[in-house]
Amino acid sequence: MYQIQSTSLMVALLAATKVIAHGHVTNVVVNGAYYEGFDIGSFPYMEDPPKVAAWTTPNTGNGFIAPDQFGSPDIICHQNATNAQAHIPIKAGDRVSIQWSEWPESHHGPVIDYLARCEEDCATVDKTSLEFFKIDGVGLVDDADVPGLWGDDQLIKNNNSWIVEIPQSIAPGNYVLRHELIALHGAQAEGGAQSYPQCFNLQVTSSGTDQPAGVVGTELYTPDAPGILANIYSAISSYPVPGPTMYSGAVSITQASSAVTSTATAVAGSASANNAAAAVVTSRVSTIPVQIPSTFQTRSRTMTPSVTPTPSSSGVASSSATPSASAGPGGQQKLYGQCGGQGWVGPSHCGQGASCHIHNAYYHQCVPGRG
Ligand SMILES: *[C@@H]1O[C@H](CO)[C@@H](O)[C@H](O)[C@H]1NC(C)=O
Ligand SMILES: *[C@@H]1O[C@H](CO)[C@@H](O)[C@H](O)[C@H]1NC(C)=O
Ligand SMILES: [Cu+2]
Repeated sequence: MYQIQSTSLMVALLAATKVIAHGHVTNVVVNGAYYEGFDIGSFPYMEDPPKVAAWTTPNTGNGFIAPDQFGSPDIICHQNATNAQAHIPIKAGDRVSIQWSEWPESHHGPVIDYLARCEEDCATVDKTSLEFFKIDGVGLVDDADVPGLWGDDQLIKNNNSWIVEIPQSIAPGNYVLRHELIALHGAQAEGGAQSYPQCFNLQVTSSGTDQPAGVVGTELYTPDAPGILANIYSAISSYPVPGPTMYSGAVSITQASSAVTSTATAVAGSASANNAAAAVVTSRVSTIPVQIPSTFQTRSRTMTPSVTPTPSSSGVASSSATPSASAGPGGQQKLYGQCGGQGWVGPSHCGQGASCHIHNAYYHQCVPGRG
Protein backbone atom coordinates (compact mmCIF):
# COMPACT_ATOMS: atom_id res chain seq x y z
CA MET A 1 0.00 0.00 0.00
CA TYR A 2 2.65 2.46 1.08
CA GLN A 3 4.80 1.41 -1.85
CA ILE A 4 2.09 2.11 -4.34
CA GLN A 5 1.39 5.49 -2.83
CA SER A 6 4.96 6.64 -2.93
CA THR A 7 5.36 5.39 -6.47
CA SER A 8 2.40 7.36 -7.71
CA LEU A 9 3.65 10.35 -5.76
CA MET A 10 6.96 10.11 -7.51
CA VAL A 11 5.31 9.83 -10.88
CA ALA A 12 3.26 12.92 -10.11
CA LEU A 13 6.36 14.81 -9.00
CA LEU A 14 8.28 13.78 -12.07
CA ALA A 15 5.53 15.03 -14.30
CA ALA A 16 5.24 18.33 -12.49
CA THR A 17 8.92 19.04 -12.02
CA LYS A 18 10.73 20.82 -14.74
CA VAL A 19 14.07 22.06 -13.61
CA ILE A 20 15.74 24.69 -15.69
CA ALA A 21 19.41 25.51 -15.53
CA HIS A 22 21.58 28.45 -16.45
CA GLY A 23 23.95 28.26 -19.32
CA HIS A 24 27.48 29.12 -20.24
CA VAL A 25 29.22 30.05 -23.46
CA THR A 26 29.98 26.98 -25.55
CA ASN A 27 31.80 28.70 -28.39
CA VAL A 28 32.40 31.95 -30.21
CA VAL A 29 32.33 32.52 -33.96
CA VAL A 30 34.58 35.09 -35.62
CA ASN A 31 34.26 35.62 -39.37
CA GLY A 32 32.63 32.23 -39.74
CA ALA A 33 35.31 30.40 -37.76
CA TYR A 34 34.12 28.41 -34.76
CA TYR A 35 36.28 28.62 -31.62
CA GLU A 36 35.56 26.18 -28.83
CA GLY A 37 34.79 27.72 -25.44
CA PHE A 38 35.69 26.55 -21.97
CA ASP A 39 33.81 23.26 -21.72
CA ILE A 40 32.58 23.34 -18.17
CA GLY A 41 31.31 19.78 -18.41
CA SER A 42 34.69 18.24 -19.18
CA PHE A 43 37.66 20.62 -18.87
CA PRO A 44 37.58 20.83 -15.05
CA TYR A 45 38.05 17.06 -14.92
CA MET A 46 40.92 16.92 -17.39
CA GLU A 47 44.52 16.92 -16.38
CA ASP A 48 45.55 18.79 -19.50
CA PRO A 49 42.51 20.54 -20.99
CA PRO A 50 42.73 22.16 -24.44
CA LYS A 51 44.05 25.70 -24.54
CA VAL A 52 41.14 27.91 -25.53
CA ALA A 53 40.51 31.64 -25.69
CA ALA A 54 37.85 31.41 -22.97
CA TRP A 55 38.84 31.91 -19.35
CA THR A 56 38.78 28.92 -17.03
CA THR A 57 36.41 28.66 -14.08
CA PRO A 58 35.47 25.83 -11.73
CA ASN A 59 31.87 27.06 -11.89
CA THR A 60 30.57 23.67 -13.00
CA GLY A 61 27.07 24.44 -11.73
CA ASN A 62 26.62 27.34 -14.19
CA GLY A 63 26.02 29.56 -11.19
CA PHE A 64 26.04 33.32 -10.91
CA ILE A 65 27.81 36.08 -9.05
CA ALA A 66 25.51 37.72 -6.51
CA PRO A 67 25.64 41.46 -5.71
CA ASP A 68 27.42 40.86 -2.40
CA GLN A 69 30.31 39.58 -4.55
CA PHE A 70 30.33 42.50 -6.98
CA GLY A 71 33.37 43.87 -5.17
CA SER A 72 35.24 40.58 -5.31
CA PRO A 73 37.45 39.37 -8.18
CA ASP A 74 34.78 36.77 -9.00
CA ILE A 75 32.75 39.45 -10.77
CA ILE A 76 35.54 39.94 -13.32
CA CYS A 77 35.43 36.66 -15.26
CA HIS A 78 33.25 34.47 -13.02
CA GLN A 79 33.98 32.33 -10.00
CA ASN A 80 37.71 31.81 -9.31
CA ALA A 81 38.40 32.43 -12.98
CA THR A 82 41.93 32.06 -14.29
CA ASN A 83 43.43 33.43 -17.47
CA ALA A 84 42.73 31.82 -20.83
CA GLN A 85 45.93 30.41 -22.27
CA ALA A 86 45.09 31.15 -25.89
CA HIS A 87 43.58 34.01 -27.84
CA ILE A 88 41.57 34.72 -30.95
CA PRO A 89 43.10 36.96 -33.60
CA ILE A 90 40.58 39.51 -34.83
CA LYS A 91 40.48 42.80 -36.73
CA ALA A 92 38.89 45.87 -35.20
CA GLY A 93 35.50 46.21 -36.88
CA ASP A 94 34.95 42.44 -36.94
CA ARG A 95 32.18 40.84 -34.95
CA VAL A 96 32.23 38.13 -32.33
CA SER A 97 29.20 35.86 -32.09
CA ILE A 98 28.92 34.39 -28.60
CA GLN A 99 26.92 31.17 -28.27
CA TRP A 100 25.33 30.21 -24.95
CA SER A 101 24.33 26.65 -24.20
CA GLU A 102 20.93 27.82 -22.99
CA TRP A 103 19.27 30.66 -21.16
CA PRO A 104 16.08 30.52 -19.05
CA GLU A 105 13.14 32.54 -20.33
CA SER A 106 12.40 33.90 -16.85
CA HIS A 107 15.84 35.49 -16.57
CA HIS A 108 15.16 38.86 -18.15
CA GLY A 109 17.89 41.45 -18.05
CA PRO A 110 20.63 43.23 -19.95
CA VAL A 111 23.42 41.87 -22.13
CA ILE A 112 26.63 43.84 -21.66
CA ASP A 113 30.05 43.63 -23.30
CA TYR A 114 33.32 45.19 -22.22
CA LEU A 115 36.90 45.21 -23.38
CA ALA A 116 39.99 45.67 -21.25
CA ARG A 117 43.43 46.12 -22.67
CA CYS A 118 46.19 43.88 -21.35
CA GLU A 119 49.39 45.86 -21.19
CA GLU A 120 51.25 42.67 -22.01
CA ASP A 121 49.88 39.20 -22.39
CA CYS A 122 46.25 38.48 -21.46
CA ALA A 123 47.31 34.92 -20.61
CA THR A 124 49.24 36.18 -17.60
CA VAL A 125 47.70 39.55 -16.76
CA ASP A 126 46.46 40.13 -13.21
CA LYS A 127 42.70 40.24 -13.73
CA THR A 128 42.19 42.71 -10.90
CA SER A 129 44.25 45.26 -12.84
CA LEU A 130 42.14 45.06 -16.02
CA GLU A 131 40.23 48.26 -16.76
CA PHE A 132 37.04 47.56 -18.64
CA PHE A 133 35.30 49.92 -21.04
CA LYS A 134 31.82 49.20 -22.26
CA ILE A 135 31.35 48.48 -25.96
CA ASP A 136 27.78 47.17 -25.91
CA GLY A 137 24.81 47.19 -23.57
CA VAL A 138 21.24 46.22 -24.38
CA GLY A 139 18.76 46.43 -21.51
CA LEU A 140 15.03 46.95 -21.78
CA VAL A 141 14.06 46.88 -25.44
CA ASP A 142 10.28 47.11 -25.09
CA ASP A 143 8.14 47.25 -21.95
CA ALA A 144 4.75 47.00 -23.66
CA ASP A 145 4.22 43.59 -22.13
CA VAL A 146 5.60 43.67 -18.55
CA PRO A 147 8.16 42.30 -17.54
CA GLY A 148 9.17 43.41 -21.02
CA LEU A 149 11.48 42.39 -23.81
CA TRP A 150 15.12 42.52 -22.75
CA GLY A 151 18.55 41.99 -24.24
CA ASP A 152 18.49 38.50 -22.75
CA ASP A 153 15.24 37.78 -24.59
CA GLN A 154 16.79 38.87 -27.87
CA LEU A 155 19.65 36.51 -27.13
CA ILE A 156 17.20 33.62 -26.62
CA LYS A 157 15.43 34.50 -29.88
CA ASN A 158 18.74 34.54 -31.63
CA ASN A 159 19.46 30.89 -30.85
CA ASN A 160 20.97 31.81 -27.47
CA SER A 161 23.68 33.81 -29.13
CA TRP A 162 24.84 37.40 -29.14
CA ILE A 163 26.90 39.41 -31.57
CA VAL A 164 29.23 42.18 -30.51
CA GLU A 165 31.36 44.33 -32.77
CA ILE A 166 34.93 45.17 -31.82
CA PRO A 167 35.09 48.95 -32.32
CA GLN A 168 37.15 50.02 -35.30
CA SER A 169 38.69 52.94 -33.44
CA ILE A 170 40.50 51.07 -30.66
CA ALA A 171 44.26 50.73 -30.69
CA PRO A 172 45.74 47.37 -31.69
CA GLY A 173 46.70 45.07 -28.86
CA ASN A 174 45.63 42.30 -26.58
CA TYR A 175 42.24 42.58 -24.94
CA VAL A 176 39.99 40.65 -22.62
CA LEU A 177 36.41 40.60 -23.88
CA ARG A 178 34.07 40.45 -20.91
CA HIS A 179 30.61 39.35 -22.01
CA GLU A 180 27.92 39.36 -19.36
CA LEU A 181 24.27 38.51 -18.88
CA ILE A 182 22.54 40.00 -15.85
CA ALA A 183 19.33 38.34 -14.65
CA LEU A 184 16.86 40.63 -12.94
CA HIS A 185 14.02 38.26 -12.08
CA GLY A 186 14.80 38.68 -8.36
CA ALA A 187 16.34 42.16 -8.59
CA GLN A 188 13.42 43.98 -6.98
CA ALA A 189 15.18 43.23 -3.68
CA GLU A 190 18.75 44.30 -3.02
CA GLY A 191 21.01 41.30 -3.51
CA GLY A 192 18.65 39.67 -6.01
CA ALA A 193 20.37 40.51 -9.29
CA GLN A 194 22.59 37.83 -10.82
CA SER A 195 25.65 38.35 -12.97
CA TYR A 196 26.92 35.73 -15.41
CA PRO A 197 30.25 37.00 -16.78
CA GLN A 198 32.30 35.11 -19.39
CA CYS A 199 35.71 36.22 -20.64
CA PHE A 200 37.74 35.66 -23.81
CA ASN A 201 41.18 36.74 -24.91
CA LEU A 202 41.41 38.59 -28.19
CA GLN A 203 44.37 39.87 -30.14
CA VAL A 204 43.15 42.85 -32.07
CA THR A 205 44.76 44.26 -35.18
CA SER A 206 43.67 47.78 -35.90
CA SER A 207 44.62 51.07 -37.41
CA GLY A 208 42.76 52.80 -34.59
CA THR A 209 44.48 54.63 -31.78
CA ASP A 210 41.88 54.96 -29.01
CA GLN A 211 42.76 53.66 -25.59
CA PRO A 212 39.51 54.35 -23.73
CA ALA A 213 39.62 54.77 -19.99
CA GLY A 214 38.09 51.86 -18.11
CA VAL A 215 36.99 50.70 -14.70
CA VAL A 216 38.40 47.72 -12.81
CA GLY A 217 35.96 44.81 -12.65
CA THR A 218 35.50 45.05 -8.90
CA GLU A 219 34.18 48.60 -9.31
CA LEU A 220 31.74 48.04 -12.17
CA TYR A 221 28.66 47.62 -10.02
CA THR A 222 27.28 48.06 -6.52
CA PRO A 223 24.30 46.14 -5.09
CA ASP A 224 22.09 49.24 -5.06
CA ALA A 225 23.19 50.73 -8.40
CA PRO A 226 20.43 51.74 -10.82
CA GLY A 227 19.88 48.84 -13.19
CA ILE A 228 21.11 46.32 -10.60
CA LEU A 229 18.32 47.07 -8.16
CA ALA A 230 15.28 47.09 -10.45
CA ASN A 231 11.72 45.80 -10.36
CA ILE A 232 10.94 44.36 -13.76
CA TYR A 233 7.44 43.26 -12.73
CA SER A 234 6.10 46.78 -12.78
CA ALA A 235 6.10 48.96 -15.88
CA ILE A 236 9.31 50.95 -16.12
CA SER A 237 9.65 53.83 -18.52
CA SER A 238 13.39 53.54 -18.81
CA TYR A 239 16.07 51.19 -17.65
CA PRO A 240 19.67 52.32 -17.17
CA VAL A 241 22.09 49.58 -18.25
CA PRO A 242 24.43 49.29 -15.27
CA GLY A 243 28.15 49.93 -15.37
CA PRO A 244 30.25 52.79 -16.75
CA THR A 245 29.10 54.86 -19.71
CA MET A 246 29.44 53.43 -23.18
CA TYR A 247 32.68 54.04 -25.08
CA SER A 248 32.00 56.67 -27.74
CA GLY A 249 33.33 54.42 -30.50
CA ALA A 250 31.00 51.54 -29.62
CA VAL A 251 28.79 50.26 -32.43
CA SER A 252 25.21 49.21 -31.89
CA ILE A 253 24.25 46.36 -34.16
CA THR A 254 21.18 44.33 -34.99
CA GLN A 255 21.34 40.83 -33.61
CA ALA A 256 21.32 38.05 -36.20
CA SER A 257 22.57 34.53 -36.50
CA SER A 258 26.18 34.06 -37.44
CA ALA A 259 26.82 31.21 -39.83
CA VAL A 260 29.68 28.89 -39.03
CA THR A 261 31.80 28.09 -42.06
CA SER A 262 34.88 26.57 -40.45
CA THR A 263 36.48 25.66 -37.17
CA ALA A 264 39.57 27.32 -35.83
CA THR A 265 41.98 26.87 -32.98
CA ALA A 266 42.76 29.76 -30.72
CA VAL A 267 46.41 30.72 -30.77
CA ALA A 268 48.32 29.62 -27.70
CA GLY A 269 51.45 31.17 -26.37
CA SER A 270 52.64 34.64 -25.67
CA ALA A 271 50.84 37.33 -27.59
CA SER A 272 52.90 40.39 -28.10
CA ALA A 273 50.77 43.31 -29.20
CA ASN A 274 53.51 44.21 -31.64
CA ASN A 275 53.11 40.87 -33.38
CA ALA A 276 49.36 41.21 -33.63
CA ALA A 277 49.37 41.45 -37.40
CA ALA A 278 51.47 38.32 -37.77
CA ALA A 279 49.24 36.29 -35.50
CA VAL A 280 46.23 36.75 -37.73
CA VAL A 281 48.08 35.12 -40.57
CA THR A 282 49.14 32.18 -38.46
CA SER A 283 45.64 31.41 -37.18
CA ARG A 284 44.70 27.97 -38.36
CA VAL A 285 41.34 28.06 -40.01
CA SER A 286 40.19 24.81 -41.51
CA THR A 287 36.96 23.74 -43.08
CA ILE A 288 36.17 20.85 -40.78
CA PRO A 289 32.42 20.66 -40.17
CA VAL A 290 31.45 22.00 -36.79
CA GLN A 291 30.88 19.51 -34.05
CA ILE A 292 28.70 20.59 -31.23
CA PRO A 293 30.13 19.38 -27.91
CA SER A 294 28.37 16.29 -26.67
CA THR A 295 27.69 18.06 -23.40
CA PHE A 296 25.33 20.40 -25.20
CA GLN A 297 22.00 20.05 -23.49
CA THR A 298 19.05 22.28 -23.26
CA ARG A 299 16.95 20.97 -20.46
CA SER A 300 17.23 18.55 -17.64
CA ARG A 301 14.82 17.01 -15.25
CA THR A 302 15.58 16.06 -11.71
CA MET A 303 13.77 13.59 -9.58
CA THR A 304 13.71 14.82 -6.02
CA PRO A 305 10.86 13.10 -4.24
CA SER A 306 9.98 15.06 -1.18
CA VAL A 307 9.46 13.25 2.09
CA THR A 308 9.48 15.59 5.04
CA PRO A 309 8.91 19.31 4.74
CA THR A 310 12.03 20.40 6.58
CA PRO A 311 13.28 23.80 5.46
CA SER A 312 16.90 23.63 4.43
CA SER A 313 19.48 25.85 5.99
CA SER A 314 22.16 25.25 3.40
CA GLY A 315 24.20 28.16 2.13
CA VAL A 316 21.53 29.79 0.09
CA ALA A 317 22.01 32.80 -2.11
CA SER A 318 18.37 33.63 -1.87
CA SER A 319 16.83 36.24 -4.04
CA SER A 320 13.34 35.51 -2.84
CA ALA A 321 11.03 38.39 -2.29
CA THR A 322 8.44 36.16 -0.71
CA PRO A 323 9.63 33.66 1.87
CA SER A 324 8.67 30.12 1.04
CA ALA A 325 5.98 28.30 2.93
CA SER A 326 6.67 24.62 3.43
CA ALA A 327 3.99 22.60 1.85
CA GLY A 328 3.58 18.94 2.60
CA PRO A 329 5.14 16.23 0.49
CA GLY A 330 3.88 16.58 -3.01
CA GLY A 331 2.68 20.09 -2.29
CA GLN A 332 3.43 22.98 -4.54
CA GLN A 333 6.05 25.52 -3.70
CA LYS A 334 5.18 29.20 -3.84
CA LEU A 335 6.70 31.62 -6.25
CA TYR A 336 10.32 32.34 -5.22
CA GLY A 337 10.27 29.48 -2.73
CA GLN A 338 12.90 26.76 -2.74
CA CYS A 339 12.10 23.70 -4.87
CA GLY A 340 15.28 21.65 -4.72
CA GLY A 341 18.98 21.50 -4.10
CA GLN A 342 21.29 19.33 -2.07
CA GLY A 343 19.67 18.42 1.23
CA TRP A 344 16.31 19.89 0.30
CA VAL A 345 13.39 17.66 1.22
CA GLY A 346 10.55 20.16 0.79
CA PRO A 347 8.27 20.50 -2.20
CA SER A 348 10.05 20.00 -5.48
CA HIS A 349 7.60 21.45 -7.91
CA CYS A 350 6.20 24.87 -8.46
CA GLY A 351 2.72 26.31 -8.72
CA GLN A 352 1.13 27.27 -11.97
CA GLY A 353 3.00 29.77 -14.07
CA ALA A 354 6.29 29.02 -12.35
CA SER A 355 9.10 26.58 -12.93
CA CYS A 356 11.86 25.22 -10.77
CA HIS A 357 15.15 26.85 -11.52
CA ILE A 358 18.63 25.60 -10.56
CA HIS A 359 20.56 28.51 -9.14
CA ASN A 360 23.31 26.32 -7.81
CA ALA A 361 23.74 22.79 -6.46
CA TYR A 362 22.24 23.84 -3.15
CA TYR A 363 19.40 26.04 -4.19
CA HIS A 364 16.66 25.60 -6.76
CA GLN A 365 13.97 28.25 -6.79
CA CYS A 366 10.45 28.66 -8.19
CA VAL A 367 10.62 31.51 -10.68
CA PRO A 368 7.94 32.97 -12.92
CA GLY A 369 7.56 31.55 -16.39
CA ARG A 370 7.97 28.31 -18.21
CA GLY A 371 11.70 28.54 -17.74
C1 LIG B 1 37.23 29.39 -5.07
O1 LIG B 1 38.38 29.74 -4.33
C2 LIG B 1 38.17 29.77 -2.92
C3 LIG B 1 39.41 30.33 -2.28
O2 LIG B 1 40.56 29.69 -2.76
C4 LIG B 1 37.82 28.37 -2.45
O3 LIG B 1 37.56 28.36 -1.08
C5 LIG B 1 36.58 27.88 -3.19
O4 LIG B 1 36.29 26.55 -2.86
C6 LIG B 1 36.76 27.99 -4.69
N1 LIG B 1 35.52 27.68 -5.37
C7 LIG B 1 35.44 26.75 -6.29
C8 LIG B 1 34.07 26.53 -6.85
O5 LIG B 1 36.38 26.11 -6.70
C1 LIG C 1 21.78 27.18 -32.93
O1 LIG C 1 22.92 26.87 -32.14
C2 LIG C 1 23.23 25.50 -32.14
C3 LIG C 1 24.36 25.29 -31.18
O2 LIG C 1 25.49 26.02 -31.53
C4 LIG C 1 23.56 25.06 -33.57
O3 LIG C 1 23.82 23.68 -33.58
C5 LIG C 1 22.40 25.38 -34.49
O4 LIG C 1 22.77 25.09 -35.81
C6 LIG C 1 22.01 26.82 -34.37
N1 LIG C 1 20.81 27.05 -35.14
C7 LIG C 1 20.69 28.05 -35.99
C8 LIG C 1 19.37 28.18 -36.67
O5 LIG C 1 21.61 28.81 -36.23
CU1 LIG D 1 18.57 31.50 -12.09
